[in-house]
Amino acid sequence: MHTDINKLFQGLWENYIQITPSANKIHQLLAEKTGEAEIINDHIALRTFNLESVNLKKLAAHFLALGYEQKGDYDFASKKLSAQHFEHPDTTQPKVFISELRVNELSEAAQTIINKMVSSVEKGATEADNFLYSGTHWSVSHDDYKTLLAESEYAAWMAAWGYRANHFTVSVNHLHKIDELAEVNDILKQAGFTLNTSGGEIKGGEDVCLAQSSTMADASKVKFSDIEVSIPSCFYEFAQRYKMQNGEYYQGFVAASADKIFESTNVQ
Ligand code: OOG
Ligand code: NI
Repeated sequence: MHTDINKLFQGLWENYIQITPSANKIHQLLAEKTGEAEIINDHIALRTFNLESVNLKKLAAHFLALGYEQKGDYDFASKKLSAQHFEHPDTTQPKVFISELRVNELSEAAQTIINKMVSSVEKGATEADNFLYSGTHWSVSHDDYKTLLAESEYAAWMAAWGYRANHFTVSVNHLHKIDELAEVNDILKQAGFTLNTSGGEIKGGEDVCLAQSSTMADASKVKFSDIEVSIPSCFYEFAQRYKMQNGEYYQGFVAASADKIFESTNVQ
């Protein structure tokens, strides 16, 4: 596991932009517009399966070791997902949203494919420095990918992409010269990027103390065991937080909005 928080996020970012070139372009575009060298991340998100050897806890251990603390719990019944978020005492460090697919709720066929994938993750692999951006530890056929896709878009995404940041999220609150999420969205649309419109372009808002938007995932090539195919990879998210009644900024997530953000990796 990394002992240097910046090295972990640097490793995650470099791996992420390899298959998400639009995130790098948007990052540069926002840096130009705001005159900022550094863009502060609100959070990153990671995905996994609830199988013991690779579950949410195994991923979270990397962040707990760096001083993160577990905060909210979330349930996405129809997507068969559970999630938790983690915060660092230094509030300029990104929050971390980790979800896991409840494999036991899928069909026998899907469970067989996923169990076989996960059985090829070597013992101890989850503790390696680079595990969180190590990609797949298995090889699946395009047919198996399609079997998973028919049942769970999330399962298919994991089969294709494995362990890596699913997205980074720009903190709109920390952008100079840009005050509102809607302005960010306008800049992105003008530059030709496609936003996720599931549940509206802006999910949530001041009433729930968190407004979010995201691009639709880029398309990138995956080598399945038999063929190479271009499929949705990762996306970029934008978050604006509002103060609660007690005057402090809300730091949690909003399940109804997150439910729609997950759909940013759907095929367009
Ligand atoms: C996570 C979706 C939820 C948010 O900010 O609400 C999320 C995912 O797509 O893995 O990131
Ligand atoms: Ni997110």
